[in-house]
Amino acid sequence: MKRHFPPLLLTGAALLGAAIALPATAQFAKPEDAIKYRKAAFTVMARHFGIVAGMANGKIPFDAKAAADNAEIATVMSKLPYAGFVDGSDKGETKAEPKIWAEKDKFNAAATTMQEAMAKLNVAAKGGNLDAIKAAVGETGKACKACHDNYRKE
Ligand code: ASC
Repeated sequence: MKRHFPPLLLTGAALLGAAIALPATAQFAKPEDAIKYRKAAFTVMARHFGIVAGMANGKIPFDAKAAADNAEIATVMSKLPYAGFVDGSDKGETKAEPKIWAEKDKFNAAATTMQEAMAKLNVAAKGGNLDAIKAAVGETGKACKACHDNYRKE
């Protein structure tokens, strides 16, 4: 049996879909909002990656559950900052190198390398093996550093 939905209901559903999808693709009112957003995302990611890295290098006692929880958060966060590198946000309160916008493909590839390394760390952390976590922290840290060296001032 074919079901018919009134046009108004379909419009409503489409609008609701758009509203739900919006946060992932949100535009920023001003370049400085994009700068604040990406910095905040990096800050939260670094905080949670740092806890796992601290366990990997023995500065924080290893706790498998905490490692898995923090790796999960860092992995989710790793997906967020790059939406903030919008055109026009090369100027302002930022250490981002202008060449990011001149070589966006290279920058995005470096971002993807970090995101994939973080995702592998997440898998390792869920596995609970400290040696695997150490290796994955090393790879992720390398990916963080590569972008800092190339694309962050100072
Ligand atoms: C961290 C953190 C970074 C990276 C980087 C790796 O814990 O906050 O930005 O590791 O220092 O070289």
